[in-house]
Amino acid sequence: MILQTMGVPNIAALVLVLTGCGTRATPLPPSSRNPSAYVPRTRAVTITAVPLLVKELVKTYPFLERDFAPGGVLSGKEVYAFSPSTITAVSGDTLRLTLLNPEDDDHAFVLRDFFVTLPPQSRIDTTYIAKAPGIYDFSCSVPAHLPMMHGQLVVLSADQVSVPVETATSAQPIAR
Ligand SMILES: [Cu+2]
Repeated sequence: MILQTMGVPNIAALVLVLTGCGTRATPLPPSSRNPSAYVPRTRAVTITAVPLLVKELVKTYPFLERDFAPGGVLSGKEVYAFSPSTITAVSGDTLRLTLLNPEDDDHAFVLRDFFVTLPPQSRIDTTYIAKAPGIYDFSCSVPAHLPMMHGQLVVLSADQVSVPVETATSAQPIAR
């Protein structure tokens, strides 16, 4: 009887509401998150400069000889990477960075407001505070390693982080 008086959209809404009242395993809806409850934290990240297609590998990969030759697709370049190449943080977090360059070429770790030189076979321990939310490129500064040797720092805003109200230390009741 009730269903006969409800339109199809209302039935669909009822089904959504009922299925949303399930167990705690169901992700919390955005309305139950409390962005102000996020407490910035320190995140430890180790980033290593890794050689991928470099001149030392010509004997292992004979095709590289043509690639590195004048006019080849890697003429004047070598392919290195940062591993990992994506760092994720929340605005206000402190990144405790360990930057490793285990090999014999110079590199650098460069963000728009941050520059660290990485001499051969070095380890640099430093910190960086994630500021405004956004996606920020980082790269090496050696022209022969660009544009390949780069990555991204993804800075989330606090309201993009799921912080259930009942577990947040500074949670306030949500006024309705
Ligand atoms: Cu480099």
